[in-house]
This record gives sequence, structure tokens and C-alpha cells, in this order.
Amino acid sequence: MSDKHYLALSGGVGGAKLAHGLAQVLAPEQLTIAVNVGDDFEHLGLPIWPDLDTVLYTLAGIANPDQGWGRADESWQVLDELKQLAGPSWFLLGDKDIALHLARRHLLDQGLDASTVAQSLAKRLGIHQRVLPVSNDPLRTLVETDEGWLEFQRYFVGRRAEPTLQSLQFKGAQQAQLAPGVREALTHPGLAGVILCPSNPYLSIMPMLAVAELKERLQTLTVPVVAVSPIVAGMALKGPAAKIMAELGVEPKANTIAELYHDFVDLTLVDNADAELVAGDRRCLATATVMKTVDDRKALARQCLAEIERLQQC
Ligand code: FO1
Repeated sequence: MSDKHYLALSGGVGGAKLAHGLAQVLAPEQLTIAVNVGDDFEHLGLPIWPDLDTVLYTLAGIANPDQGWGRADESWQVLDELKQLAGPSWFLLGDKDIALHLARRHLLDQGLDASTVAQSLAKRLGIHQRVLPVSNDPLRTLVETDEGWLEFQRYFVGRRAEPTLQSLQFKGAQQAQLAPGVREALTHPGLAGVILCPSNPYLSIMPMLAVAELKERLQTLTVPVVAVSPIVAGMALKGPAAKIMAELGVEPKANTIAELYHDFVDLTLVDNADAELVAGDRRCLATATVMKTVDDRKALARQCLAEIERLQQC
């Protein structure tokens, strides 16, 4: 097992939980985690990279346990004072979180690329896995709604994902190159498999697949690709995945995830709650996918690795 390498794709809170499980059961040098960058934006001059930060905080054990994003043991002096000064407070930034954004600003101002910045912050947080943006180039998710086009965070946080989603655009995707470290993981001689963490297929995974080289490489890989459904019993455990699927006219069901990824995913793990639904569907396997504890995260991670092993034997 020790010379094997795995690539995990993650976005959002659910994705970070499985990424954490994988980091717990693999040696650091065995795991590369590529994160979505479509949610990133500049706010009050600060570079906010939510999907990277959620993975960093979760792996470092300092994520806010209730929200999943942001930090535990946070204070809100800056935001409270900002409100008094009639500054924008729709996007909640805690004091320690602001420090991370300032550190990132400082690194970017030295001309470092996004992957180098991510790795520098990971090291400063005591993380030894490679946690990388899917691309070092700008790529931003825009959401077309019944209220017009919205930038991602304005839709997701500003409007609480309430407007009806009509379509998505991944601005910059045409030019965005696959981050070198992610390409290295995909061409690693010991690459044993790829895991799609239980992230929103539309808001987290598709913006990553919009980087053409990533999708092409996943479609031509000779090692197994396993996905974990973020939909359990017709609902998303967190976030608007089921709502978006319904708005796009797609059945918000666990086996729909297998459909969405059919051209590159070999097996989709769905929760036992959906065992009936996927009975007879060879693309799916029912298991325990709801992660309430760190042990649950490790167990699901081990199951992903075991299924990859089994598929490799086939
Ligand atoms: N999500 C919210 O619903 N409200 C917020 O105010 C908020 C602030 C925030 C700050 C930093 C950060 O890294 C994430 C934050 N998130 C917030 C979550 C974020 O919008 C989502 O995690 C991702 O963009 C989608 O997964």
C-alpha cells in the first residue's frame, strides 16, 4: 500500500470530510487533494478561497464543527466593528479566518502562484498532504438564475441559494490549465485510484471538470475512479445539491450521481438508505456514507480504497 498514490477531488464541507478521512488512513505522501476554485472570490481586497480553506481547516482539525466552513473558536471583532462602520457584512469573516486571507494576500503579492500559496499555508497549518487548487488560473462559477446572473458567493451566501438556478458558467475555464501538482498526481507511477468526494456535482465537481485536461485524463485513466454520492435518500446532507438537481430537471437521487459521472467513474458509493434504489445497478454500491464522526470519515475512506483495490483486480 505504501508506494500507492491517490488523488481526491473535493469541494464544500462534505468533500472535506472524506478528504480528512483519506488523510487519516493514508501516509501524507500518498495523497493529493485537488480542490474546486469556482467559489473563490475577492472580497474587501481579501482573496477568499473557501473550498481550499475548508479542506485545510478540516485536515488541521480547526474547522468550525457546526458550519463545516470557517474556523472553530472564532471571534468576530472585526466583522462587528465593520458593521458599525456600515461596511458589508453579508459574507461572514471571523478574525482568525481574516488572518488566513491576509497571509494569502501577502504570499500572492510576492508573485507566488496559487499552488505554491496553498502549499505554503498548508505547511503553516501543519498539513503534509498536497492540497492544491485544481488550476492556478482564474476560474469562477457564475450562476444564471430567475433573477439574472449572479457571482457564486452572491448566489450561495448572499441569496442563500434561493433563486431558481437555470444554468452555470465557469468563467475562465477555457484558458485554465490543470495545476502541475494535480497533473503530477494523475501521472504518478504509483497512482492507484481517484476518489470524487461527496461534493455538489454542479457547484464543486463540474467546475473542476471544466479544466479540460482533468476531464480528459479522468476519462482515459487505467486506474479506478470511485465517487461518493452527496445525495442521501433524495436529499443533500448540506447545501443545495438536491434543489439544484430538481431545478435542472434532474431527479435528485443517489443513482443520478452515477449517471452524471458515467463517462469516467467506475463505481459510485451511495448510502445504505438508497440500497433499494440501486439494487441491480452495477455502477453503484450501497454502504454507510453519512459521516458524523472522524471514525465514520476513516471508515468511508477505507471503503473507497478497498473498492479501488477490488476494481483494480477486475
Ligand atoms: N457560507 C455561508 O453560508 N455564509 C457565510 O457567511 C460564509 C462565509 C465563509 C467565509 C469563508 C469561507 O471559507 C467560507 C464561507 N462560507 C460561508 C462557505 C462558503 O460559501 C462555501 O463553503 C463554499 O463556497 C461552497 O462550498
